[in-house]
Amino acid sequence: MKIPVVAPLVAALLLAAGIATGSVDAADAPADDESPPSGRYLLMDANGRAVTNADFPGQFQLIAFGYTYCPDICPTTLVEAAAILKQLGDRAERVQPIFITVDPQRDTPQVLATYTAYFHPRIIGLTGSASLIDRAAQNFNARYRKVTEPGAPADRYHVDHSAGMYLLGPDGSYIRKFGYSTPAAEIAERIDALLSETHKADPTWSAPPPR
Ligand SMILES: [Cu+2]
Repeated sequence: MKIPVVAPLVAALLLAAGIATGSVDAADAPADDESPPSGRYLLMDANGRAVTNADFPGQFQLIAFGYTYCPDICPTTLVEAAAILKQLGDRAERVQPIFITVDPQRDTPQVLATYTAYFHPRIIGLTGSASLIDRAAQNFNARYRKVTEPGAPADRYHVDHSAGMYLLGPDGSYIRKFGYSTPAAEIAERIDALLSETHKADPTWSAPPPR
């Protein structure tokens, strides 16, 4: 009579696992009161130049939100971004990887530039005022929250933030999100397929010079 007992238990475990997975997805799904993401932003690069989502005509933008003190998610994401560029080969010039800080207090333009260059020379870091970063995150339905442990010094904090990467199209408009832990090869294949469609539409298009 063990099987009838074990089977419901296994089913319950599977259900629990399913629910756990579902809740992760649900955290990234837009809530009812959210409008669809526009992907718009107005921020600043390491040289102090204003940068918007409309500044990369013809290129796909692969965007992650995070901060340089991040212990795991951001390093993993940027390693993945570099792997995507590598897999795209010659076509990588048609993709601009972007890292938007959610910690402008500690991530100065110089800190950001050093950090992104460590992962790949083509990744650009963007920062801005708290309100401009807030606005950008809202336009991607990305969330972040500064967390300071009780009694910790004011500069010792971490920032919980949405993980994953967002893709903007050649016209700077929002296409989709790739969830955290989507394999780099899968993202590269999706982008490669989109690049093929774009190329068919405009065979004369060539990538702009590097910034
Ligand atoms: Cu992070």
